[in-house]
Amino acid sequence: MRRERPTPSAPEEAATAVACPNIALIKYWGKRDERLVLPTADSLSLTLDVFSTTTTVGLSPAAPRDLVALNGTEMADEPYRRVTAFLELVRRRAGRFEAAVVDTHNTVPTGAGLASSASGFAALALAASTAYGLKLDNTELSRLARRGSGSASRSVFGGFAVWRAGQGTGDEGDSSSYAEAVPTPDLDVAMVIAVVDGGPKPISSRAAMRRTVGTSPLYRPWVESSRADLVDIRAALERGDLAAVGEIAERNALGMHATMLTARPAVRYMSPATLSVLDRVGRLRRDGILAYATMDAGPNVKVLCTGSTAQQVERAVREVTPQTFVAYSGPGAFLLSGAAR
Ligand code: 2P0
Repeated sequence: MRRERPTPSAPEEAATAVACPNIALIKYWGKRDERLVLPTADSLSLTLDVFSTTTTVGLSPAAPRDLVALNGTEMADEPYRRVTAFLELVRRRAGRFEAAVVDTHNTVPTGAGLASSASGFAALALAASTAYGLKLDNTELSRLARRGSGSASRSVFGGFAVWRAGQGTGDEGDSSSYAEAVPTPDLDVAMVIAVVDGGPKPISSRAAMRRTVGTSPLYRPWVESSRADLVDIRAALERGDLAAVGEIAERNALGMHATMLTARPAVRYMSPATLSVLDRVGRLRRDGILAYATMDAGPNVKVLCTGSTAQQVERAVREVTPQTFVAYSGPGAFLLSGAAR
């Protein structure tokens, strides 16, 4: 097959993008539309400056199918299908048909037990949309990344971001749900990541979320309180009150875990080691150090603290868990090469 020579106005044929993970302070837990990845409620997160994902997408008109490699290994099965379904979405939007070669590198340490779907789909959304010639603004990019993985919608932005649930279903719902940056005064914020167990999850977050929405009697009340938490945390961010931000984040995460524990059958990600870190964080607070915990779909704990006390908080957390990392506020998704947006 003859390949068309690109004209000066033709789309770029390859692009490389970088994105970082984000940690939710107001959690996304539950969808109202599985296919479009429309959440039940708004969520709010901090994008980190560690564990970035770098993804290159090149168009390969002669290839019979997409080729996807993660850290040098060819992807297969469900993870491969998720990426190709996402590429299909980009192709449909761009009116293009070429297969893609995708090369992704995650810098999250193997076995750290930290999810990479947020950074992964944010980087893929930016690299793929650029390679296929779509020029998306950050709102459109966030909507697109959302279709790969809900939390990826937030990694399009650096610092704090809020992902709006939007309203409705179908096209209306799709266009109304995206993330946007939350402007904050210069906050001296850091996160200490306590890896208590890097092993595989007992159940994927996607499946656990579905089960919780369908069976937990605490799910609806938590959604209601989460909506109130969002209002409160935005006000706390606006006035630069990090202690209030932490307090709201911690109660929101514990509430989310309460919905999982009351799902039928129960989903329990927290382990005894998780609780040891929570105890240590409580002791830090009693000693006058600003430290609040949040946990996602796994046993690891992220401790929100000030940048100036991050090393002290890390030392304390290390007393009860061997592997820790310190992260600060990180950048939104950006292009390393390819057409400028
Ligand atoms: C969050 N989590 O807000 C929440 C808190 C886990 C617990 O976003 O099904 O991998 O791909 O949209 O984004 C993990 O869920 O789920 C997540 P899908 P995703 O960060």
